[in-house]
Amino acid sequence: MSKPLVGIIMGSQSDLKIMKDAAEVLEELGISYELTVVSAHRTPLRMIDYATAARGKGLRVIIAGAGGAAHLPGMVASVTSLPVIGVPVKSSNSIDGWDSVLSILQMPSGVPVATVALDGARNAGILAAQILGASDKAIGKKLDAFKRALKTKVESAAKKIESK
Ligand code: RP5
Repeated sequence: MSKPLVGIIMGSQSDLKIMKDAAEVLEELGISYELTVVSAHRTPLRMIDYATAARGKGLRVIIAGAGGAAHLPGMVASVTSLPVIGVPVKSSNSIDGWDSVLSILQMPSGVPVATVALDGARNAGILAAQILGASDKAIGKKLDAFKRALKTKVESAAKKIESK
């Protein structure tokens, strides 16, 4: 694939079981991405380096997933002007994932993070594609086809149910 347009980062290797969904949908859509682990708490300098270098190396959107005290998406958003999509991950010792959701969602004014649902990495991938597709015709076309496929799936399910 060509130079990555989307950077997918996660606070721990343990987040990969969720975050791989973002990578999968980007692959389905033929959008280049890179994937790595960057921890806000365990590797803060790596996080700052990643976020400050992101635009310069060609990334256009960052998807950041983390669980618990999930500071990664917000801190990345604090040092880059690229759009950041946050994925709250329901980590095993969390309070039903609310810690992850609220840590990512409740950003101060001026530093937005587009927060998707708990463990919603697939939607994060789709949203990243849509951000790119707003100015890229080829990606936009793929997304239109993607949306048509969603519609067709629901319509054929509806027909099956109605015919019973
Ligand atoms: C967060 O703590 C990570 O994003 C992960 O969701 C959670 C647990 O990490 P590990 O202890 O499994 O490395 O920083």
